[in-house]
Amino acid sequence: MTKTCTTCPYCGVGCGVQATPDGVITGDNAHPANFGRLCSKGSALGETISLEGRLLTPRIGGAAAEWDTALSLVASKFSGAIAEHGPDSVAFYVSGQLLTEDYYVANKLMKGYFGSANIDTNSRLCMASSVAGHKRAFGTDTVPGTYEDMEQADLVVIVGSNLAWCHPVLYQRLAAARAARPGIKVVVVDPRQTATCDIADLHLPVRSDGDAALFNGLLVHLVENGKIDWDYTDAHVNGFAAAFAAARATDPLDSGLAVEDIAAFYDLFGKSEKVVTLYSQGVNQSVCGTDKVNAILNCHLATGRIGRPGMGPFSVTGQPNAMGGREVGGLANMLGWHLDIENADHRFAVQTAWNSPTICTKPGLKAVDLFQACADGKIKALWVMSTNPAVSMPDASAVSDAIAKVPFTVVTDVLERTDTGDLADVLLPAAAWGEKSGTVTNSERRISRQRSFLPIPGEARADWLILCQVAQKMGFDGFDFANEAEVFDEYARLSELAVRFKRDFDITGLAGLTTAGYDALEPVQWPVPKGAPAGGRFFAEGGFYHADGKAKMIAVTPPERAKSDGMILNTGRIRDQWHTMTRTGRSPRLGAHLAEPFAEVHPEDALRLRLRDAELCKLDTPHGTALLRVLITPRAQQGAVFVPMHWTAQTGPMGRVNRLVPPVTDPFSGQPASKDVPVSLTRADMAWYGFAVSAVAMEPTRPYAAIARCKGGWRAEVAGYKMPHDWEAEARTVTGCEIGNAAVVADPATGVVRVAIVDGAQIAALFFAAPEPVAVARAHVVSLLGAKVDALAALSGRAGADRPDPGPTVCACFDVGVNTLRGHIENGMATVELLGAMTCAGTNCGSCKPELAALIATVSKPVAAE
Ligand SMILES: Nc1nc2c(c(=O)[nH]1)N[C@H]1C(S)=C(S)[C@@H](COP(=O)(O)OP(=O)(O)OC[C@H]3O[C@@H](n4cnc5c(=O)[nH]c(N)nc54)[C@H](O)[C@@H]3O)O[C@H]1N2
Ligand SMILES: Nc1nc2c(c(=O)[nH]1)N[C@H]1C(S)=C(S)[C@@H](COP(=O)(O)OP(=O)(O)OC[C@H]3O[C@@H](n4cnc5c(=O)[nH]c(N)nc54)[C@H](O)[C@@H]3O)O[C@H]1N2
Ligand code: SF4
Ligand SMILES: [Mo]
Repeated sequence: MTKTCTTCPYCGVGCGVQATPDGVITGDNAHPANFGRLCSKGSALGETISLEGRLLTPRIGGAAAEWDTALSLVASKFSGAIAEHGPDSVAFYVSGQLLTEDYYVANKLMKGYFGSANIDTNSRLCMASSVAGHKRAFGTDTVPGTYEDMEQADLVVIVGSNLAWCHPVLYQRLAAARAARPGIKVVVVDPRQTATCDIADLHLPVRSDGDAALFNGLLVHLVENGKIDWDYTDAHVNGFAAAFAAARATDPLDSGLAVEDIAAFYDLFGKSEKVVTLYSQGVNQSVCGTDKVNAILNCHLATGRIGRPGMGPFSVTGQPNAMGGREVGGLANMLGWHLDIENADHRFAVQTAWNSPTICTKPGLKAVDLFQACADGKIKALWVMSTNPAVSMPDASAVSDAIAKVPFTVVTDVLERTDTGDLADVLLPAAAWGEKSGTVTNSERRISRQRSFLPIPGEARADWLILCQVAQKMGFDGFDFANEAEVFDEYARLSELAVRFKRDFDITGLAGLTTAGYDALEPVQWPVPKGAPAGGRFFAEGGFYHADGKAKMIAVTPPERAKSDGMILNTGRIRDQWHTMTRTGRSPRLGAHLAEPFAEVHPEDALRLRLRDAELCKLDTPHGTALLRVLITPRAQQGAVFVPMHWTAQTGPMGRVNRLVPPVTDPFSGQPASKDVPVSLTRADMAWYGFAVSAVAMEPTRPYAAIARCKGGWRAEVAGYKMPHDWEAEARTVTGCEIGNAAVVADPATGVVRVAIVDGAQIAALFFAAPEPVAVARAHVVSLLGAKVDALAALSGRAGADRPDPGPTVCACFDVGVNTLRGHIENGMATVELLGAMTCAGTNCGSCKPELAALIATVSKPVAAE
């Protein structure tokens, strides 16, 4: 079968994959981002491309509609709103998961034809503080370095990034480099002891937002220890004195770290010329995110450690095209090609190049303000593309209400049902990964092609095409692209504007590609000037983009912290799920790693708050409440509780953590502070807990329910406040299984109830309930779905010799469970390598290696007989 080279649709590492139409996905050995490696999510892509749940026709008010009718309706509603209330009465909310071509067309339409800049993107929740920090320091939004720098460095400082789970292939590259050259030191700055700490020489469990104090203190240390590169700063940097004065006024102990740890870090940083500081959402998603970025950049500028091999600050991007979105001007406060809305010459040049009727004259609404404007009735027509704000925005319930309130909302998505799609007036079906075609830019500025290897199903269409068709219905010229290659060509050609205005984003070397040339485009790092070599690093010799060509160090003053004895809610990601789980949630393998939302709590806090492992706890803020499984671990920071962001109204309504997060933002970037929320944490008084598997799709019907895919069907964790009387009825409601005969076994002594529903000879559903969290072997119970086993045997919930229970999945690539691994460790296979040899665990993406090491440490080795 033909193999198509394309790019993984998940994280900003931007791995090359090879795909066949039957869904076999392998790493692309030739791609410079991953050289063949893939992580668990990339490896499981084949499980996510089925048409189950896909939106295949346009819908108006829930009813299937013709494309022509839907497009005309969208066009007339947007035209009508603009005519009646002006261009700022409409808005687009888009996504770093759109391809560059989609993003470009959306921007062109909003900024050049509607004449408003009310287009913002989920990158506001993700990269905005890095963008603002880069612009303040460099005069442009540029990531100076490359992935290789991390491998060539002597010290890699990882700040607010769980690289092992969120950019697993980069983590693997770093781990491999460290194995080959053990001198590489790794420091992890994160309140939690994450899987990334597995390769850390030093873990700094900074308190929430303590980073600015830490890096300000570092600047002072660098000055006091003669580590400043005065030649570099004299020639290329402004603002040193002010930044240093502000740093000196800061107490590094405000970082919450121990004196010895701080000293060890400063010493390492001071003596390592080749240092890369890599950072992500623990830096960006904060009330002082932009300042934290600049506190980091200050240290690199002051030492001249930037733009040379093995050194520099490195903001890793989250989504596959987070970087591409910044290049096309996807944020409400910029124009494409790194040009500025505020600059009249830039605006005029862009309008002239587009030959467009108008151009926005001021920045538009940033995400949080945009949804506030929806709530205030100021937005009359809203179009959401490729993002799920009803789940991912802070104050998610208010955002859902705001979307519902907009008189006309369009949602373009690949799925029939999402929390946001459920609020739309019009649903438009988009072509999905594997079907669509275009380009993305990864964290190291590398532009790669996403190519289609599957036919577009039903009536779905590419996002750029839908936008062009609406534009044409609205009577606009400038949208008659024949294909995505033509869109890209216009974009690449007009990057001549970047050259004209001396900006960095030059891809004129990619202008004039034929459709065949575009199809054959190899991954290429920008800048791609015409007639000169592409790629490389920025700023080794200065050449910044402020008017005088110099960089600017920023005076950073960490915000005062209100003293509080309360808990802090920190939110983020888990290894095997992607955001709101619309794609990864379909993979049984990925669902087996962590199948429900949880709250990671430190043992001391658990003791104080009377929380018990595996019970439920309740989290409250003035904005909302959540019920979550308690996971007690010393890896958590005392006083902080970590909750993943992935669960939705469909998969775990009480686990939607953004209902709790207030819409508080960074003053420079407008990025929400999703990682530092005062919260109250208490024990939830549940009367009963249950676990169920079913061959049919389950709905979350109980006060607590978390639903995941599993082999042969669905699995659910449930709990209730009141003990049910009729357990068969309860089991049928929870499992959604209306057929077959039910066998109910109740043990009055323990209160444990077991229900098996058998259809013909096959197990159709199983349900276990108890006053305490149910102790059944979940992986074993899942394996019984659809099996021809005796109902009573199934109800034991324990594995027999013929069906060993593998336990919860540790390695998602090869589906290896914890019990299987434990068995091997007990037999003496007590290294990560031996476990890999025995079970393959950890040998593909390696994302589970930290968990393998932890397991080995906890399982005692047998003592050899004398
Ligand atoms: N598996 C998986 N991978 C993903 C994604 C996914 O959904 N799933 N999403 C992608 C996207 S869009 C993004 S943006 C990236 C995000 O990638 P990351 O930023 O690595 O992920 P997060 O888990 O959001 O947050 C990282 C860490 O910041 C820490 N942190 C919290 N507060 C602070 C603080 O004040 N200071 C410091 N130093 N650290 C703090 C948290 O404890 C957490 O471990 O991941 C990408 N990759
Ligand atoms: N509390 C908290 N909240 C957070 C974060 C956090 O760390 N903590 N992180 C934030 C960050 S960094 C990010 S990036 C956001 C992510 O949050 P979202 O962007 O809301 O999450 P996704 O689930 O990726 O949403 C993508 C949507 O696009 C659809 N889709 C997939 N492919 C296509 C396509 O080709 N075309 C179209 N039109 N649709 C498609 C998917 O089905 C899905 O509904 O969440 C943010 N929210
Ligand atoms: S690291 Fe994993 S999720 Fe990220 S691009 Fe590579 S394969 Fe995809
Ligand atoms: Mo993100």
